[in-house]
Amino acid sequence: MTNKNAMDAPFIQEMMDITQIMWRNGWDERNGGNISYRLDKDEVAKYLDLNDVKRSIELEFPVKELANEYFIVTGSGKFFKNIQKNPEDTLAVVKVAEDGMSIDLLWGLVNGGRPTSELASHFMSHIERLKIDENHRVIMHCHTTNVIAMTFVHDPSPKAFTKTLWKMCTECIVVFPEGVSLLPWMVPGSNAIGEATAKEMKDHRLVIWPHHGIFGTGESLDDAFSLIETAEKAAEVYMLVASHHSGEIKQTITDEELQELADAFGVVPNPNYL
Ligand code: 2HA
Ligand code: ZN
Repeated sequence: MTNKNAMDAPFIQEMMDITQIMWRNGWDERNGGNISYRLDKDEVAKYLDLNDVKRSIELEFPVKELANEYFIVTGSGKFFKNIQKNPEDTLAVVKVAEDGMSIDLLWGLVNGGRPTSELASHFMSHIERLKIDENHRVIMHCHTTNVIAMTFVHDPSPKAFTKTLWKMCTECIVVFPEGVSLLPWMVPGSNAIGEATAKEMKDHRLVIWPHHGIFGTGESLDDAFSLIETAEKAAEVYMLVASHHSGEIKQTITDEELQELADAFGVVPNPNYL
């Protein structure tokens, strides 16, 4: 028995807040979007009994690199709209088993179900980001309207796409100097898209899935959210400009000005892009 109260856990409250904001932004219609957030064992232990495993869930891909790591994740088929009012049905706190072949459910998904259908993309991306950043915590996926729109009308090369985003809002190059990556269109929910996403996560924190949405990463929910928010804002400006009656950009931030920005803010733009 435990007298700990899971609902006091800041990581559960944070997930309730951020998913509600994302839904209100129109980024997570129906069951669209998913989040996984790596947690400190000691933090989890303050609110949950680590020995009280509700059930074990098999994985379709091994993640030995994440053995014994704790995560809070959104549930497969659950609606972001409903997480705030029903977190125990829609979220899950899990621990990856020692052999990386299954996860133990410690809290949530009380009405059954599994973690997000995009767990392969999430876990494979966590593995890559942790190699680069030991403070890495969050993988966030959502259906940002204007980023999706832009993938229909813009050159899909990562270089061209990045440079347009950088030029739509002055601070973009400072927020994501490494630029964005884009995959080819792929079937979601598969190990193949997971592998392709994780590969791009080695040197980008934003990976766009054309005609679908975006993946962002960071050291906190705020970090990943604000990265996505910045790219989506730039895409929104682009879509406003692109639908202007003349369809023609009269002036923009030049390549030289992008370099000036980078120098002024002390960031190094991706040399493949600028
Ligand atoms: O969970 O967003 O990509 C629904 C999705 C799948
Ligand atoms: Zn999606």
